[in-house]
Order: sequence, then structure tokens, then C-alpha cells
Amino acid sequence: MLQTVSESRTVGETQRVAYRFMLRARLLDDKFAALYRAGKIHGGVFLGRGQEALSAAIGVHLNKSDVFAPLIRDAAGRLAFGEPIIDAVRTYLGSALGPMRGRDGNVHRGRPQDGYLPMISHLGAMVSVVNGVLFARRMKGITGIVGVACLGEGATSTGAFHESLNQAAVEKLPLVLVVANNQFAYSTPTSSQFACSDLANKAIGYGVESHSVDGTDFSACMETVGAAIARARAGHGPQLVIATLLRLCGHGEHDDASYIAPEQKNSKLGRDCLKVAEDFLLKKEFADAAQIAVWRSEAIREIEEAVAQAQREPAPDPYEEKWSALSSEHLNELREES
Ligand SMILES: Cc1ncc(C[n+]2csc(CCOP(=O)(O)OP(=O)(O)O)c2C)c(N)n1
Repeated sequence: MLQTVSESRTVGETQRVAYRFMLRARLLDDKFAALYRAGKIHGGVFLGRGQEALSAAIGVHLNKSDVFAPLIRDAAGRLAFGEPIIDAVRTYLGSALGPMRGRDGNVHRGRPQDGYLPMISHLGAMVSVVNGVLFARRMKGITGIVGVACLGEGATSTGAFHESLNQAAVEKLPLVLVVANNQFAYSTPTSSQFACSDLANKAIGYGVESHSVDGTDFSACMETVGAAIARARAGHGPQLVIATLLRLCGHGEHDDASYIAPEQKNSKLGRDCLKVAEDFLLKKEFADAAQIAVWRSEAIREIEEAVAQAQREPAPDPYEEKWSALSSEHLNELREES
């Protein structure tokens, strides 16, 4: 189901593709927020507003054979890695035809058989899972692949982060750990999370290479994330990417983010990476305003069609089916189908 990311694209093409995924992700997130407010979604809705540049930069630099463990703010990366819009919509709307068969909440979705891992928790649990998949592939003699695990800065204070980064370093795994430092873990500001002056310093203790980037800067994200993925792919071991940005929404749609100071929202940190990317494309003449308007309306049409489709689909029936989302039995069925 995943589309292959072409390695033969020109720089302008890659930037255009990445921008389109950012745009689609933003519009999809906006739709989910609207559906949530209309009471059409059970459970929470978690958006990646302000993190699309970083997320899309990951997705467009991955190949189909790579491993990707996105988090709740990675709609752009998920789409760029090949997730169809309908997978996201079916999961949020609880359709039995979704990848998790209408079971595992909202953003905990993926297709592990494609190296696209459903998240267990937002707080670092996925890093060791990516390590495990990379180990397994190494044992099978598969080379030239990378695994990306996404994290928020809050997760860098958890034991899972330390243990798995250390393990990846010792084993020289092709792991790329991308941390979106969006300044808050829920409502806890970074000043109450860690005392180091720069999160990239955490890499030094483990003997890991690190890269820092302005997460609001589209072209910088493309360059830095692309370079980190290339280094890991070339055998230089785990790479830590620290992107500094601001979450332009609440933790979830239930949270109005009133704890984020207006000065911070109005600072350079609070600029919208989608606007930055759009300005970049226009300035470089990689796209014009008319083209962007067409991309926007195409994305809106596709999202609306996906929502209409998922709304017509059945929810799972607990009396008829096993309640687990991805049982081995279900995975075997998928294998037989493909
Ligand atoms: C083990 C565990 N504890 C608590 C939570 C609840 N929780 C989910 S996200 C989150 C904060 C995450 O902050 P950060 O890592 O900075 O990511 P961000 O939300 O900013 O993207 C918390 C406490 C969880 N999912 N798992």
C-alpha cells in the first residue's frame, strides 16, 4: 500500500512533494478538529499544527523498505511515507475497514507488515520497537535501510529514551531519532522538563551524532533531516535530530493551550511552517499561487470524499469479531490476501 519515494527527484520536485504532504496534513487535521467539535469523533483528536515541515521532511526521505514510527503529530510524515488519507479517516471515525479495524482509538494506527509501526505510547516506547525491527532486519541480512522514531522533547526525559538510544549506539543501528521540541509536554514547559542548555547535548553522552534545526524552517528541515537519514543509511550509526518549534495548538483538541504565552506565540518560534514553506516555494519558483490553490482544493476534495466514505462504513461488532486490533490471526489473513 505504501508508495515508493523516488530517489531521482530534483530538489524542487522533492520540496513540492513535501509541501503538498504538509498542506494535506494541515487540511486533514483541520477536518478532524471540526469533526471533533461536531461530536462526530469518539475519544481525543491530536494535531500536528506547526510540526508539518519536520514531519514531511522525514516521510519524503524514507524509502518503502524503511521503518517508520510516527507519533500523534505526524500526519504529514505518515502521508509522505505512503499512508492513504482514508486510513487516517477510518481510524478516527471507528470504521471496521480501517487499518486497526475500528479498534485502537485514533492515532494508534499503522501497518507493521509495511514497516509502518502503530504507536504504543507517545513517550518513547516506540524507539526500542524500531531498534528491534532494525535488529531483525540485520539478522536477515537486509542492509541500506533506516528506522525513524519520532518523539516530543518530553519523551527525552523518560527511561525508554535513554535505554533505547544507548542500545542503538552500542549496536550502531541505523536509527534516526527525531525530537520535536515544541516547548511543552502537555502544559509542562521545557524549563520544568530538563536542565541541559541544548537537547542535542544528550547525544554526546551516548556517542551519537546530533543535528539541530529550526523546525519552523521548511528548507532547513528538509536539509537536516535528509542529511541525518542519509548518515544513518550510510552506516554512521544512530542520529539524533532536535527540531525547535512551537506547538500551534493544544496537546489535543480538548486543550485550548491557554498556558502558551502570547509573546511566545508571536515570536519567531511561533511562525507557521506551512506559511514559511509556501513562501519558500513561491520565492524559488518551485510553484505559483494558482498551483498551490489547485493542490489545496484537490486535497479538500479527497478529504471530504474519504470522510463521506468512512461515515457510511460499519463499526466493528464486538459480538461477531475478536476485539484485538492486529491479532496474529488478522495479520495472517492480510498475508493471504496480498
Ligand atoms: C507512559 C505514558 N505516560 C503518560 C502518557 C500521557 N502523555 C501522552 S503525551 C504526553 C506528553 C508528551 O510530551 P512530549 O513528549 O513533549 O510530546 P508532545 O505532546 O509535545 O508532542 C503525556 C504525558 C503516555 N502516553 N504514556
